[in-house]
This record gives sequence, C-alpha cells and structure tokens, in this order.
Amino acid sequence: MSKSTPAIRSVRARAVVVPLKRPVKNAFGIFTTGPLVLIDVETDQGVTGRAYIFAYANVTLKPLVHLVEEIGRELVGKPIVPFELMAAMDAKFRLLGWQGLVGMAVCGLDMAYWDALGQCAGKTVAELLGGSPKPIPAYDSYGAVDPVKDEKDLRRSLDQGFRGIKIKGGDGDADNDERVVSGVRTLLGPDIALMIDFNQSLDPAEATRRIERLAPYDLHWIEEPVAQENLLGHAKVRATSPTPIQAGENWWFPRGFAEAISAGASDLIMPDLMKCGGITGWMRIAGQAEAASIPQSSHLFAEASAHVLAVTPTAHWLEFLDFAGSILARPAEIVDGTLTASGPGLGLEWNEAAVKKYVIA
Ligand code: SMN
Ligand code: MG
Repeated sequence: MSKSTPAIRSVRARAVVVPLKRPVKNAFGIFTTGPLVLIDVETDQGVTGRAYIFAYANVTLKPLVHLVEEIGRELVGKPIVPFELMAAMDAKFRLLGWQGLVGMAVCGLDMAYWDALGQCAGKTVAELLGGSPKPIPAYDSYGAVDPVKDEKDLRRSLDQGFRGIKIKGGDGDADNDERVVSGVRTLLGPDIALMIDFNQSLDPAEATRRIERLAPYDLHWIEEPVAQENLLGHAKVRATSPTPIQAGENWWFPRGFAEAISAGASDLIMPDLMKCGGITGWMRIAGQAEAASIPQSSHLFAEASAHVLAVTPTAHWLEFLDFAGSILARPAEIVDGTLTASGPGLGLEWNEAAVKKYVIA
C-alpha cells in the first residue's frame, strides 16, 4: 500500500428534496421533485469525496441516509481502494443480497471513493481511469410529453444543440403513443434521434404490437418495454422488433449485465451508476459491452457518467435529466448537445445554501 492512499475518516449522508425544471411523468406515476441523498466521504488527506444517489421516493430517503452512514461507520480507517472495498461489500451482504437500498448505498459510496481518489491525485476520474474528458453526445430526457403543449420546451432542447430526445410511452393506450410519437417526430424533423421509454409497463405481446405500430417513426430505441427482470421477455420482444431494444437502468451490478447479455435481452445497454456497482461496476460492464459489441449509454447521474463514458469502448449516449443541478455549485453544462466531464474528481461540489433550503434530514 503506497503511503499516499487516503483513508476514510467519516461518512455523512443528507437527504434533500429538490425542485425540478419540469416534471417527469412515466407509465406508473410522476416525479415532481427529486429525492436525493448527498454523500460526503471525509478522508485523512483533507479532501472529501462526494456523490449523490436518487432515492426514487421520499419514503426511502431516511433509510438510505441510515444505510450509507452505518455502512460508512464500519469503514472508518480503511484505505480508499475501491476494488477491495467492493469485494468487502460483496462479502458483507452476500447472504442478505444487495439488490435494493443496500446496493444503492454501496454504489453511492463507490462513486464518492473515486471522487476522493481523483481529488487526491489532482485529476478527473476520467483521467484516473486511463482516459481524458471529452464531449459526450447527450440526449434531453423528458417524461410523457404532448407535442402541442410541450412544443416550446422541445424546441428549446434543439436550440441547446441536443441531437437526441427521449420521451415516455405507456402512460396511455397505443393510440396515444402513436399520436405523441408522430407529433414529436414531425416537430423534431428526421435528423434528431428520438427514443421512447416504456418503463417496464407492457407485457411482451402488447410490447410487440406497439413497437410495430411505431416503426414508421424511425425511433432510435425502445426502452424497457417489459418488466426489467423478464430477460426472456425482453429477448422475445427484441427478436421481432424493427427498432433496437434498450435496457439496463434496473439491472444490478456486473452480474446482472452478464445474465442479461447472455439472455440476448437487448441491443443496447444503459447501466445506472447507482445500481450497476458505481464506477467500479461500470468499468466491468464496459468490458462486457465491448466484448459483445453492445453500445453503452448512461442513466441519470450525468456528471459522473460523463467521466465513465469517456473510457467506455462502446460509449453511446449520455442521458441528461437534471435532478441535481439545483444543489450543485457547478451544475452540468450542456455545450452543443454534449457534456464533458469536469473535475477535480467527479467535479461534484454542493451548493450549501441550496442544500440548506432543501435538506430534510
Ligand atoms: C427514469 C428513471 C428514474 C427517474 C426518471 C426517469 C427513466 C429514464 O427510466 O430512463 O430516464
Ligand atoms: Mg428509462
């Protein structure tokens, strides 16, 4: 162990509920605010590693704060060696299983470790991983839209330079999906990538019917048409789909991706840093995607994802859905429809005045 490896001095987590620029409606509900847990890993070298995780609901905020802090308490004094810490977490939670809140806490801590290592080295995480920050093409990620009511917003996305737009489907019937997709395609023109996300809301037969109907609109991908754990269902839908199938935001850790890839579940993958094993897990998945020639996009967490996509051989799209902008000192900045990783570390610094305003625990 080199002398310069930082060690964990303390771990703190805070829950915030932040405002969103626009609500995100999906097949099952709507996000009108962003429930986030902010993680601070203080080291013995004067730097603090930071990351945030997305709790999906307000009820999971306090349990996540508790888990992050309690897991962290047992790690005080340990050197920040993400490879070893991940192995230790795998062992610690093997009998319990770590899919769910425990896994989210583990992944959040892993992101904060990498941030700390980057800061200590005076490098971006992209550089620490052997690459360099570069512009990653981003798509603007919407909830369910109405091509008339949301026209202004959609045009603003194009003015910002976005070359891709994602919308939600499955919040109504097949007629509604077609009306929306057709209207949005007309508005965007033929050159913008348009993706639709069903958020697991269909069964395989219905998914196949709806995808067939949407074929004339040149969709870039169809996301999570069926339940995420239904790998064979995904593969069945994919077998006849004229449009590439995208999935992965709900697959857990590198093993989940190995299973999905071997089941032939999707053409494209989009790991979520909070479920795929953090930065450490992402890199292992990037190796699988390269070997299988599967384009790899990100899910949420735009700031950290810009670092790992810079070192992903099959890097595809970065999702831009800005949950954290209101509590960051330097919110992610889209330039010509791209995001470039910034540092030091992951480039995350809290806007403490905003945090104070939105903190709930
Ligand atoms: C999604 C998931 C969680 C929050 C907002 C949006 C969605 C996506 O599935 O792919 O962005
Ligand atoms: Mg999705």
